[in-house]
Amino acid sequence: MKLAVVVAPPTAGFEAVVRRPLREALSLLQEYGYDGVELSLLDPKVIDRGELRSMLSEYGLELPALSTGLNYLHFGLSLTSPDPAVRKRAVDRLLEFADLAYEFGAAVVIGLIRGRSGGLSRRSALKLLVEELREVCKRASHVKFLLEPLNRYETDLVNNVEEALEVLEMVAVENLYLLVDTFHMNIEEPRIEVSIKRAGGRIGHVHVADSNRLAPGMGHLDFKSVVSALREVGYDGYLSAEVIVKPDLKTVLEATKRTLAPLLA
Ligand code: LER
Ligand code: MN
Repeated sequence: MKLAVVVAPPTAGFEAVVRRPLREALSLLQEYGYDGVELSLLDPKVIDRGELRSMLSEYGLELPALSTGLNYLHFGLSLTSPDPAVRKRAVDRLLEFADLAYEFGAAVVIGLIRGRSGGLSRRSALKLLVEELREVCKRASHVKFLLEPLNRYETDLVNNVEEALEVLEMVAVENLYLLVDTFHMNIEEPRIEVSIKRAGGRIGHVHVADSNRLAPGMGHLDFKSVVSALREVGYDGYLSAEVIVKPDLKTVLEATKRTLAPLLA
C-alpha cells in the first residue's frame, strides 16, 4: 500500500483537504515522502495536462484518484437531482473527469456528487442513482469509478458498505468499485475491520482520516487493525489522507506519515 494526500484548489469549499496552490502542495508531499496525490477538482477540462504531467514527474508523485465532490458543493451537480438537466450535467462532468483520469491512470471518486434524495423518495433517488451510475460506467468503461459510502449527515443515499455493495450489484458493471473512508466508516460501520473484510476485493481506493477527521494519529482509530484488514483482503492500492488541516499542514503531513508508514512497511 502507498500513501497519498487529497489536494484541492485554495478556493475549495470543503475543509478536509489540503487547500494550497498545486506546486506548493506537491513539493511538500515530496518533502514528506508521499507516493501520490489525489486531486479534488471543479472543472477537469481546464487542467493543463502537460503541466500536470511534468509537475507529477518533477516531484515523483503518482495520481491514483480524482475527486469530484466540489461539483456538488459549488455547483449543486447531483446524479440524483429531480431535475433531469442537473443529472445530465453531473453525468457529463463525471465523463470529463474520466477523460482526464484515463490519461493519468487515475480512478474517479463518486462521493458527494451522488446527491441526496431531497425532492424524491429515497427509493426513486436510489433507482436514479443506479441508472446514472450504469450510464457513466458504461460510457467510460476503460476507467475505474469509486462509489464512496458517506455518513448520514452528508447524504441519505448509500451510507455504509452493505448499501454500497447492493448498489454495485444492481449497477452490474466491472469498473465500479468501493471507496472506503475511515472517517465515514467510524460513524456508520459497527466494526470497521469487519466491513473491510465484507467489501473485500471490491475495494478500489481508501480515504484515511482519524475518528475526528484530523490526521491519522490525532484521534482514536486503530489504524493498525484497519491496515491489517486491508492487507487480509489483498488491498494493495493507496491510502489517501482526506483530513482537516489542523493545527497546520506540516504537522498533518508529519503525523499521517508517522502513523501509517510503519504499518505499511
Ligand atoms: C466527503 O465527506 C468525502 O469523504 C469525499 O471523499 C466525497 O466526495
Ligand atoms: Mn472521503
